[in-house]
Amino acid sequence: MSGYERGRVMNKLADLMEQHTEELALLDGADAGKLLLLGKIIDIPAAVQMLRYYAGGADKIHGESLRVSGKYQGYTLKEPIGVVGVIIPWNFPSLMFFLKISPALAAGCTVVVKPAEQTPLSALYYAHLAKLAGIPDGVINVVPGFGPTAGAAIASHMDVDSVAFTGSGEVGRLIMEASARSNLKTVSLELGGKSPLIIFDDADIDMAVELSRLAIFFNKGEVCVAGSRVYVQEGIYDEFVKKAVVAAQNWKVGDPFDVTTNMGPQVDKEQFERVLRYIDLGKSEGATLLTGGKPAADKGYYIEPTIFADVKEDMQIAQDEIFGPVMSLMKFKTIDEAIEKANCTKYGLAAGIITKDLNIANRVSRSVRAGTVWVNCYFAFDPEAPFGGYKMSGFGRDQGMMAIDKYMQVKSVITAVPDSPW
Ligand code: TXE
Repeated sequence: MSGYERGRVMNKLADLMEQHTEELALLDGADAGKLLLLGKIIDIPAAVQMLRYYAGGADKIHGESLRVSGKYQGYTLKEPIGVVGVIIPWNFPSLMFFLKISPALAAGCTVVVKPAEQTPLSALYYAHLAKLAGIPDGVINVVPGFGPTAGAAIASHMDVDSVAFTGSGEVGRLIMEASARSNLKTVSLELGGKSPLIIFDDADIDMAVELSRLAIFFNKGEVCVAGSRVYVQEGIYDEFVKKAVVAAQNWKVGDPFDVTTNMGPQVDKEQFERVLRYIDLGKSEGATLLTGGKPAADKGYYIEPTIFADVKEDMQIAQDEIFGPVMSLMKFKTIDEAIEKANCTKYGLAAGIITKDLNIANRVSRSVRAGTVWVNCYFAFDPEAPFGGYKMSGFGRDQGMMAIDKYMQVKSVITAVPDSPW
């Protein structure tokens, strides 16, 4: 298909998604315990926006003409890499699906998507809508299944040319190994984080409390960029702590289909137990539990919004991705100390800075080793802003036009020009 035709059918799929927003949000809510309301106003519209962004890019992919010395001329051809395997997690089933497949389709590739075993429903619905949109059979393939079987089959397949993965670090390593042992397919990995949110003395405290609550409790903390380490400068620390505790206690946990709920249940028993284990670990490591810390209901996988204070950098709750509603609070004195502490995990996915001082904001933005830095905001996503990790948060970037290049080969074509006048 031409780029124009690809863009047209991608936009057609986006139109159908808009018509089925309610059902799609319901499927992700039922599968993952996500808030129905946010599915309707955030997850599905953001997935649509992603698809439309890359639909617009599909007919704007060009090579370059090359200045080649001697009697030659050259140009580059960008060609689709081929079959792209997509392995995604369960925390944002719709958004992850389109984050990966949209640039691959724009590039002219076909995709084989393995949704997470916890959340296969919306992916199957997208395959159905793709057919209605006129996307040819075989272009978007959805293979639900478990990681060690369906996922591993994609990662080690000789006819898959590239794999795009979001998930845990352990599985990221397995995927690289599988690539190395099979056909050396290209790999891009987004592997989570332990993102710092740094709040300086001059911050508007109420705004900082609100942003920090959102940064860790949104989507029950099941967010790769969750602001799980909150560093507060000493001048405002005490007041911040008091207000943050009240804010956490007012964050309503309950039925994800009730529009007044702020936070639903963790995705499954395994994650629920994992988060509770980390809460126990925090207590035994000597952190101070300020609020929360237990299941929020007699049944279901609900956990209270939890805040630990007096957390030290060497505690496991300050180093590991808990992937649940657990905030670790730390105090700092100087900007240098904040930068050093912010950088002291193996991850580097995102960071937040709250200050009115432009010099502080700029200095910290340049010093923090993270793929995304938010200043006086958090979770400000846009298809245009490249997204991915430093350090063990992975490599490769989703979003932005540069993501299309992950799914393309570049071919140099050099032609002899024997009669060249120069
Ligand atoms: O992840 P897995 P899990 C982190 C988060 C979470 C932890 C465990 O800390 O608590 O990982 O979550 C597929 N070959 N993140 O166990 O196992 C699997 O089927 C190929 C961060 O759910 O990595 C699913 O589709 N694929 C994260 C996907 O990998 C395999 C989001 C992710 O599952 C496989 C999710 C294998 N051998 C978890 N084994 C983020 N970066 O946002 C599993 N899979």
